Amino acid sequence: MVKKLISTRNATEKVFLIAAQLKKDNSIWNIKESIDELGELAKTAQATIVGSAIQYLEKRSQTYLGQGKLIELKNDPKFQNANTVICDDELTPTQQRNIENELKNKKIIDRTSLILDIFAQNAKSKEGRLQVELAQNEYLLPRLAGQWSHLERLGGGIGTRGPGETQIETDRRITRQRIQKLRKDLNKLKTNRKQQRKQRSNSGIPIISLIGYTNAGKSSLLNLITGANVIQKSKLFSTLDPTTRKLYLKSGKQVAITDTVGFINKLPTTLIDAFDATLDEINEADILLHIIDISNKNAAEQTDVVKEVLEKINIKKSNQIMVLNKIDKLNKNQQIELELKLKNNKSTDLITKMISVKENIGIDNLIKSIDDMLQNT
Ligand SMILES: Nc1nc2c(ncn2[C@@H]2O[C@H](COP(=O)(O)OP(=O)(O)OP(=O)(O)O)[C@@H](O)[C@H]2O)c(=O)[nH]1
Ligand SMILES: [Mg+2]
Repeated sequence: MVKKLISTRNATEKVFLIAAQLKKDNSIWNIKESIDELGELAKTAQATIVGSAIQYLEKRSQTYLGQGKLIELKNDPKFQNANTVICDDELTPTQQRNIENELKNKKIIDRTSLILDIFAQNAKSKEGRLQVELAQNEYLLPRLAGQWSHLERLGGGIGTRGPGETQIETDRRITRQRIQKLRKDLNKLKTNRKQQRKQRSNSGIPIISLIGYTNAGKSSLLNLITGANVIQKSKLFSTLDPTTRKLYLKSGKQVAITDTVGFINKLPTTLIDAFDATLDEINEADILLHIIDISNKNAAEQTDVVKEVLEKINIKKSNQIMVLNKIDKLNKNQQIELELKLKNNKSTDLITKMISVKENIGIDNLIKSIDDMLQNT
């Protein structure tokens, strides 16, 4: 039986978002864009946003934001109105403890636990649920330290007895055992997957994998070209489980197209590790279609994030097609500009196609380029 996944959100949550960035941080993301995305994540988790604050710091603070900023916030009526605070980074266990002590009457959540929560809400298959539970437990383990209220807040459901070191040791042991069991179960599923892939590759059917940032339109594209009915919506992380469908190309060749989990900036490493069976699917693909929402103001940053995650999971594929989706959202001038830019772009020799799934623009041309690429390999 699949264990019930931990969910820490509820519909009435009024959240205040906070983000800190080191002045010397050379991250490609602007702090304002990052906190906007945090807001999208919070909305996906059904929270209501009542305010936000950002701070540039000289050095990392043990309370995430600096003391002065926290005092300022405590006097802010919008902040007082919130029952939950979400931080735009993964907090260290120490930061988590300290900020909880500072803001005693508020629930403190970090970006990682918010993403884990959305994953928990959206995990449907047995494998997906095991993977999310593994990531949740990995995240929880170093945080099982001393603070009983913290445990309750995480809804660990691990024990209801009073505080004390012994209890924490017990919880750690139980969590470790659970992690081991989850890993074992997942390894079994991973072996099954490997066998399925082997059968597929023996049958000689090329595999096309759809990858990209969350909400780029991967599932929409799969649905359009194969008639699949994978959930597509403007929420983040709609898809967690891979779905594979057949497609016949004009040449008569049959291919298998796989839709899979999307990526995001600051994707928690616990999730990357836990989803390794899912991500393995990408490694087996003959062609990667990297779907990009070109209408998003952070399209360039999002593209870099996807490249970084691919590097992290050690995927080096030369057979890639960059697919710029949602061109219907660009005005004529922007479209012409984009076309010119692509024509003159010498920095990449990757094939790039402009499409709109919504308006069915450029789809035949994209499928033709898959056909051509397969002829040449
Ligand atoms: N305007 C416009 N919207 C699109 C287009 N393609 C997809 N969308 C919308 O973008 C949103 C996200 O689409 P999905 O297909 O769910 O995106 P995804 O990449 O599968 O997202 P995750 O599964 O969350 O990673 C949905 O609301 C789609 O209707 C397009 O060409 N134009
Ligand atoms: Mg999807």
